[in-house]
Amino acid sequence: MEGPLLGSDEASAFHADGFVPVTRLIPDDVVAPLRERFDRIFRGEFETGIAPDEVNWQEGSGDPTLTRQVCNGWRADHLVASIVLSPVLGHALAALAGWSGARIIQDNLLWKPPGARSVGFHRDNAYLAWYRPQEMVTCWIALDATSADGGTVEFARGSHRWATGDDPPMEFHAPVDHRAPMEAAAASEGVVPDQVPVEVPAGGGSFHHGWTWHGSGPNLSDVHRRVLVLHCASSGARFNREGFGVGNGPVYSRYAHDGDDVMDEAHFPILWRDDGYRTPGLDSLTDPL
Ligand SMILES: O=C(O)CCC(=O)C(=O)O
Repeated sequence: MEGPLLGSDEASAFHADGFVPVTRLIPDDVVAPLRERFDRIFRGEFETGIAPDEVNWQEGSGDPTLTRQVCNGWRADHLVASIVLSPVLGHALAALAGWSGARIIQDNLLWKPPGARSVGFHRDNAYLAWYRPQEMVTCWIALDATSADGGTVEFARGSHRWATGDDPPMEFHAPVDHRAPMEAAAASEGVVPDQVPVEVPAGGGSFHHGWTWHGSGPNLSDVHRRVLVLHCASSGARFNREGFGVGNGPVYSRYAHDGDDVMDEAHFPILWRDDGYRTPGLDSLTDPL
């Protein structure tokens, strides 16, 4: 189950811990251009003329103490799309998940400037009842060197094996106690959580399992913390109408067809499949990896 980018030790660490940090995911020469795309997107300048699916922060109107967030920036910007829709990352995610292929569900552009507040702990799979199989694996790419003080992402080691059930509604932006839901889950599990911060250079990052508890503290450093995140599902995923009203179903069920459960590849492209298939048109993007 080794894919590109990861050796067998790293794949084993992912399966044991529910995450694995990686020092190099994207080449150095795309880091600065990607940061510049973040500037543009958070100013509302969309290269393709298409708005991202979720724009939760914009220059001028966004709360300066919150982590800036845009979801599906790949629709708005070709350079962001070239990373988010990369076959290399899709293959790596499919291999970790044990899927025959990977499709993009959502990207996240997150920007936590110095002084910005926390991101609440959550588990990605808990909010995905709107498709089946209800699974996601994630690649988190740092565009700045990250540190515990700088509010990097933290994972609770081994928490992908904890009981799954009804998680509380996600409080992503600056909850009062960002670790509280994870600590409650650890207490139910009868374990003391082991929180591991991902400290990597710019261009590095991590992979995590969809049931791993994760979140991040405030940025107490003087360094910006920008990350580009890819959330993938199995290439065989189908919509599940019973879940359209929960989690982020209300946002993404807008792409469902009346009368079938197909996840349209125009909106959820297949990045890599083990039979060589890739959604037509994606290869017109330059692949920087
Ligand atoms: O970077 C963070 O603070 C949170 C990231 C996250 O929730 C994710 O990658 O799934």
